[in-house]
Amino acid sequence: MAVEKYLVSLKGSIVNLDFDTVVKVAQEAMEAGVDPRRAINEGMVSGMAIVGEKFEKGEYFLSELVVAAEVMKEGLKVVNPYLKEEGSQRLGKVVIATVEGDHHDLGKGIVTSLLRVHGFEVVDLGVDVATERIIDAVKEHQPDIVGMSALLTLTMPKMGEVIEALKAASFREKVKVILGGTPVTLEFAESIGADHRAVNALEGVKKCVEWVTPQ
Ligand code: B12
Repeated sequence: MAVEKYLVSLKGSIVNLDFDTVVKVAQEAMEAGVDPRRAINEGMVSGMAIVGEKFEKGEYFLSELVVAAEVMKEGLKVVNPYLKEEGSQRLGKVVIATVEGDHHDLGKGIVTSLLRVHGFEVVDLGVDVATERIIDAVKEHQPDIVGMSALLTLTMPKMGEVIEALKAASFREKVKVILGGTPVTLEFAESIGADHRAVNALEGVKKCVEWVTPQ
């Protein structure tokens, strides 16, 4: 099967909420040598974007979103082990969280996996993480980078709250702050004083590597 066919099939399996196909095609694609990053981004993530559109149009309901997320998790379980380690030295440390009030974690999970294969130590605080917990984790783990994810416009202001709390704790100068999640715009990131807003997981990880690599 051509690479494109695997990608289309992976995408379709998310849209069709098809557990069996996602696992089968993901396994076949990995054995055929398809780049796991493409399988994730051009296959499963783009399928999830269609699920979101269907939800907006009223064709899918919350129950379908829940199942689509579970289908994607199964697909990721197959693909993640195929992400190759990029260099053996430890690059740096990242504290990452989905902000308070927000339970979306697929994007954060993908970023976390990619950061780890690139040599980062990642402290993943999970979802719905209160500002104080992020600050406590920064104090405890002394990371190079703080990553935050938000998928709800309502929870985006929490990202600004974290940056203000970092300043108040005198940690803002010691860490880079990277934001992600579809509603987070460049303008928003700049307005709250973040260092970067990732277009997607791959681009975000590239930026993190750049930050910790001596010029
Ligand atoms: C799956 C899903 C869910 C699942 C989440 C399961 C899970 N474990 O994550 C469930 C069913 C739980 C859910 C619940 C809800 N959802 Co929802 N959900 C989605 C959906 C369809 C897909 C999101 C997703 O996972 N995409 C795939 C991932 C891989 O993409 P991503 O998160 O964007 O991440 C990529 C990048 O953004 C980036 N990235 C993400 N984070 C970070 C962080 C860093 C540091 C970096 C570098 C990069 C990065 O990397 C990723 C890969 O490239 C979206 C629709 C959409 N178009 O986004 C709606 C959506 C986000 N949900 C929405 C809503 C309204 C809700 C609910 C309020 C629904 C309800 N009535 O209860 C609840 C809220 C629950 C809560 N408190 O959080 C709205 C948000 C509207 C808004 N603008 O605020 C959306 C846009 C749907 C819609 N069109 O209305 N949802």
